[in-house]
Amino acid sequence: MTHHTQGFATRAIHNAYDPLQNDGALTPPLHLTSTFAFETAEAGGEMFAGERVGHIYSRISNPTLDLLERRIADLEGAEAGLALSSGMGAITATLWTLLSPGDEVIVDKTLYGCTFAFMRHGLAKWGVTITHVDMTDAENLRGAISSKTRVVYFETPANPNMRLVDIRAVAAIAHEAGAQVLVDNTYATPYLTRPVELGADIVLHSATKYLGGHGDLVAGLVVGRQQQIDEIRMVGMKDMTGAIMAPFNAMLILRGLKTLALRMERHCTSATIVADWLEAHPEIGTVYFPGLESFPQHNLALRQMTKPGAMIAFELKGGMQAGKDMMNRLQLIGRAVSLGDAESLIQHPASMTHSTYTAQERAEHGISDGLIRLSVGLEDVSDILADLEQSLPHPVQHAAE
Ligand code: 7XF
Repeated sequence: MTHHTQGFATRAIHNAYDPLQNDGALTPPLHLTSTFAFETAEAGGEMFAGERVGHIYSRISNPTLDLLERRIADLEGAEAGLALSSGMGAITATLWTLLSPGDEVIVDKTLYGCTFAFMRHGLAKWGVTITHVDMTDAENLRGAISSKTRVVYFETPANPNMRLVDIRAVAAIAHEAGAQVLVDNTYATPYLTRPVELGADIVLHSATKYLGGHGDLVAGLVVGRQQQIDEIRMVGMKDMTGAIMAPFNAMLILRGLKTLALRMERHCTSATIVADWLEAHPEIGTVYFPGLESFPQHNLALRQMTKPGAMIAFELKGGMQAGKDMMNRLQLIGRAVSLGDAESLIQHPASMTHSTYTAQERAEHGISDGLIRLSVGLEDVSDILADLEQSLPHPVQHAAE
């Protein structure tokens, strides 16, 4: 066969697994084992010394996790991957590994609430300085970066207000100063954006979301260069956090990945329809969605994302109470945090996912109290629209009729 690079969907289904090497089993085996037998005492010792390849104990590695790690690394265009117990496990294990007291981390203004709390309160407690910079303009980073900056960290699109960061531009400035670039790619997934190809050093995921895709697990993934992933595995994961992924969850994520391309297509198509509908509705104020022409970074979205994603943030003209009233009237769309599930989900960041920020911090970081976040699911889009319609007060002219 001539050399041919397989597409994303094919690799998400087949990469790194050969049924014929596994008793013909079409589905990869689930290795429910905490430990692994050594052929000899010497062989075990050699594995501990790093002189022999093999599995030792499932807090270090496991064959089911190994397959998932290879698959996500391949889809992200990275050398190696690491599977962890949660997105927060991935973030903490990675940063504990890379940082020492006295180091500085520069982060974007907007981060998921618990990531913000870990940086602001967790890392700061251990002598790491956290500086927030508005990275929607990459040039702001140039003024803030110094020789103490070890890591530049951001989400794009950012949770919850959808701000985008130009990965290529930020990576160029960070690398010039000798800092590493870490990107949380949870919202976009590698189907929409591949940060490593744009210059990022490490990519992190809450696999709880689109990668798993079915709302039935909590998990995290990290990809990057082999040597760095090995270090995160042996230091941040094995010794500092113990945040290993359960093999059963790895199997569920491998199943989820098989339909990632299909699901993302549908998520993005429906979200585009929903965002247009919301923007046209008289009760809705601003809609934040990278696919809208009115989105301030729409051009960057076109450049950096293959599709606009399926997360939408918006404000009601009636403010926070109007938003909560709307949420309470919804019948199909679930009032729940998390995202990327088959079910459409809606939540209020200020009182839920971003309640780890103080009110003043939310104001400083661009998370308005009236913001509502919608994860557009895989239901028929007509049903999603019908639920939104019945949840919003009717336009004034209707009431007068
Ligand atoms: O530890 P987790 O698997 O829940 O992942 C943490 C995490 C990391 N990065 C981003 C961009 C995330 O959105 C998350 C989790 N976010 C959920 C949400 O925003 O709804 C958590 C529910 S409180």
